[in-house]
Amino acid sequence: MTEPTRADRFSFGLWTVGWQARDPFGDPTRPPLDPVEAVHRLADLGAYGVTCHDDDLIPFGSTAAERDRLIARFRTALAETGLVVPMMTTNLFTHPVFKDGGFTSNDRTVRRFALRKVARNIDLAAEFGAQTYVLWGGREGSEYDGAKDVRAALDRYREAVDVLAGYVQERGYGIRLALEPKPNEPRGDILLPTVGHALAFIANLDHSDIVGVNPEVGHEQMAGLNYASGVAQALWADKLFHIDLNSQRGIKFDQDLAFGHGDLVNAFFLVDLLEHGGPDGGPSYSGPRHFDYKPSRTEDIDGVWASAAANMRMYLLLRERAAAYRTDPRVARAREESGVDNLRIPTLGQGETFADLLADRSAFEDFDADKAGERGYGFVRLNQLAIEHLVGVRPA
Ligand SMILES: [Mn+2]
Repeated sequence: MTEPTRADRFSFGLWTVGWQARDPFGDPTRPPLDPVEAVHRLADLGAYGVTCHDDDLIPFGSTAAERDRLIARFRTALAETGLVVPMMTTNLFTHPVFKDGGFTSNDRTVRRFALRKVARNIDLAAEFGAQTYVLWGGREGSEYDGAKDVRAALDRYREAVDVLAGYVQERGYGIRLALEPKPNEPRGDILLPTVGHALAFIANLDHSDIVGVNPEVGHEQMAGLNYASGVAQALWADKLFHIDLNSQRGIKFDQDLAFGHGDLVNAFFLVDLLEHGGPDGGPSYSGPRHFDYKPSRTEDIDGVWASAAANMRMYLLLRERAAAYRTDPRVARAREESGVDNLRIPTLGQGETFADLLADRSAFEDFDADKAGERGYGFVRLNQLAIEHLVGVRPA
């Protein structure tokens, strides 16, 4: 049950296992990893998919002939292993041309170049059969409040996303776009810093129907936010198009730790939400379980593969623990006593109007607020049961 299979739909970015561990203070600690080897190793470990930025596969500035050669050998590796490419994305952050952003650079020629770079890779994503195209605007932002007209930047961001969504539709690719929020790093402040900001932005698009979000654990937690809660709001808005699993320990730089190695309790409730948050206690999300982590800089190549396996194992362990939590009758009773399911009942009765509520003396005039205020909700007891399941305590 903790051995990953293709049916678990685990996927990894080429940039994750392929990260050479260069950080702002130190040189790489690992040699480059051939994408073809990454595909084979990930398949051996039980992943079903691999994802990439354009530049992960085809170094920036490659000739057309070199590009074709690199794509062909990658395609061969996919055919040999059966791995799929469920998602692709564009690197609009590494090359110096993007130092002030891609879609929202203060230089219009850069913005036009960025759109072309994305469109070219969307064509490749369609060739690979990807269903989701992620847009992470890591350089879309600024360090100085006077340097960026935020309203103009949001106009240009909207223009870019709508143009690209229109392109995808016109080509009949059937791909959906997913915006990935992040509060900061590499820019001091990044536009669309949280899931909530991104959802509000999407509501203002002409093509909002095919644009959703790709929330990443660490990105929300870097802002001190509750990741599982953000994902729940994305699900509520029907906008959870893709997900980036990793972990983070508190408000600091983007750690990209293996899934579950940071806030384990929030990871437990995230898995519970994804696996049991749907109608009738079934899954609420059916897309890839995608890991966007970085093998720590201290690890050698064996540690890279051990950490990749750890991500999947953590997800499966938490899935098992969440299932035990859900089927425990003590949990069902505690949830009942806590009113967890009461919240699903609409506040007004069926057919009841607001005028009816205003006329209902039992709701106000005769309501004993002091008495209702005496009630205990038992949330701590419920949470203790969750933690006991999480740490593997079996019901007596
Ligand atoms: Mn990250």
